[in-house]
Amino acid sequence: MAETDVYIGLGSNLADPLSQLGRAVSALATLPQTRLVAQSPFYASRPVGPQDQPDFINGAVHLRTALLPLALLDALQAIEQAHHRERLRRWGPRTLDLDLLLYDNQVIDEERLSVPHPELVNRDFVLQPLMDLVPHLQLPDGRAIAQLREQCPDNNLRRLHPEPGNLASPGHDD
Ligand code: ROI
Repeated sequence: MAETDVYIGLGSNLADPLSQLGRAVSALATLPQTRLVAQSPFYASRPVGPQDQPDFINGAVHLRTALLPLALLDALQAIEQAHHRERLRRWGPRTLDLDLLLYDNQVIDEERLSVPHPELVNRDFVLQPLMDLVPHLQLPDGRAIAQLREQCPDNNLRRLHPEPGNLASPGHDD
C-alpha cells in the first residue's frame, strides 16, 4: 500500500473548541488506511476576519495515508459534519474546520480542493503548528515554512496544550 505524508490543519471557536479539536484528532487517527504520525500543540489565536467572535483554537496533525486527495477530503468533511459543523457566516465562527494543508509534495488545483492550502502562507496559526511537527518543512515551490512564519501577520498566538512550561527540561536535576 503506497502511503503519503499529509498535514491537516484544525480550527474551532464554538462549542468547547479544545474538546472539538481533541475529538477531531481521535477521529483522524481512526480513518481507514491512515495512521496518525504526530499531533502539534494547540494554540489560541485571534480571529482572522470579523473580530466580534471568540478566539480560535488551532493545531495540526501529520498523517500517513493511502487515501487519495479527494477521498481524504471526503473523510475530513464527514468528520466536520459528525461534529455538527456550523459556519454561521463567511469568515465567522465555526464548530470545526479541517483543512488539507499539504499532500506529499503535490500541487492540486481542482474545483473542490487546492493544495497547498492557499491561505497557509499568511497564517501563523497554521505555520506554527506545522513547524512544531516538521521544523524544516518546505512547500512544493521550495519556500521554507520557518521563513514564512517569520514574515506572516501576527494573530497573537498563545500555546495552550501542552503548556510550554510542561516540556521536559534538560538539566533539571532532582
Ligand atoms: N482565524 C483563526 N485565528 N483561526 C482559524 O482557524 C480561522 N479560521 C477561519 C477564519 C474565520 C478565516 N478565521 C480564523 O476560517
